[in-house]
Amino acid sequence: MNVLSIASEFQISDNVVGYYPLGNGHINTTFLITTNGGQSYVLQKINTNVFKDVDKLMDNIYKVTDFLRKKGYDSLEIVKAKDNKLYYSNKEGCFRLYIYINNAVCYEGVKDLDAIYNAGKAFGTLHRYLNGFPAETLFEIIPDFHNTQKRYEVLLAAITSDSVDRVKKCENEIQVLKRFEHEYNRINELIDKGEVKLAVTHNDPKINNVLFDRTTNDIKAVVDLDTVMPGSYLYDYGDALRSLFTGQYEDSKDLSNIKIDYILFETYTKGYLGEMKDTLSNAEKELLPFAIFLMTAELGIRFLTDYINGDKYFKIDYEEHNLVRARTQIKLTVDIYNNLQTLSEIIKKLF
Ligand code: GN1
Ligand code: MG
Repeated sequence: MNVLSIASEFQISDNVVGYYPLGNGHINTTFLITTNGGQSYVLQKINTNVFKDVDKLMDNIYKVTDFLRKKGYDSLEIVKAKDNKLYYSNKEGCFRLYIYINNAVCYEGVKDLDAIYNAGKAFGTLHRYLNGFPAETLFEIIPDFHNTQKRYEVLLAAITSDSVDRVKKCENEIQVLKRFEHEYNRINELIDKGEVKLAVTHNDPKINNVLFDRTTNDIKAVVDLDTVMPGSYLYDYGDALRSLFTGQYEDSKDLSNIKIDYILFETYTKGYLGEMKDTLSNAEKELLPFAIFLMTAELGIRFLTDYINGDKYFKIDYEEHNLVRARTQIKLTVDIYNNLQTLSEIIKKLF
């Protein structure tokens, strides 16, 4: 893949001079592009196996970033291709370019508590700003993205077909996930009843999707807007804490570090509720701890499904990578489920 010549297909006046791999997402492939004019850019090869309709994907991101910018919220800035499209494609794939945000850094795990508080605040602020966004103008890029019940049904189907003969290697993990099957539909049911709001949300609020100012620790931007679409505040809140609890250990074979961190929980939640406590319904407030459980179980289900299906979705570095990832999520799922009461008590004190 000729990264430099692909980057030159976008509307930038300077000459492209170098590139480096950036980040470690499981889906897209990302490069930092440097130019002779000093401005840098982020080039991404879009994973079209996951994002099948790139026009719709980029249209969503354009609408959302434009909406946020007009409200005074700094967001990603797309650089169009020379033909004015929101992405460039050739026989090697589909590519997009963003302006690189200077002096920004992202963390795989926890930097310090200030950063965690700020991350909670960042996602709370994003939720508030997106509140008025006309949801009906967005495409549902990945339908049922956080429908845990459907994800579970996909897992059961994968187990039944056992296409690459791996079910025998993960019987224990399957049993644990089956234990919670009566819980997977709970938030869906409340969305259907209108007790939990269907809102435009980020849907991938991992800590490494927050850019911090390298010197001050302030929030620079929330990135990775691929999955901004209708969802629930609860899913974003739950998924953010899930990602904080696993932190840099999401891919770790050693499970000893995988557990609830109560300090992180309280710190992030304070930052988030500072922005959102007046917007959340009572049902949503009560379900905050449950949402962390649900999002953790869901990702365990997704990693395990992909392992059983022969690694068709998430990028892997070695054969059992998705099984290892599933194990971290499953261990955390159990810990959260056993401590829902304690988490609720901590939250009550914060209101
Ligand atoms: C994927 O590529 P990345 O790391 O931003 C996934 C998320 C998962 C996450 C787990 C579109 O996100 O849903 O939570 O991996 N994104 C998609 O690390 O499936
Ligand atoms: Mg992502």
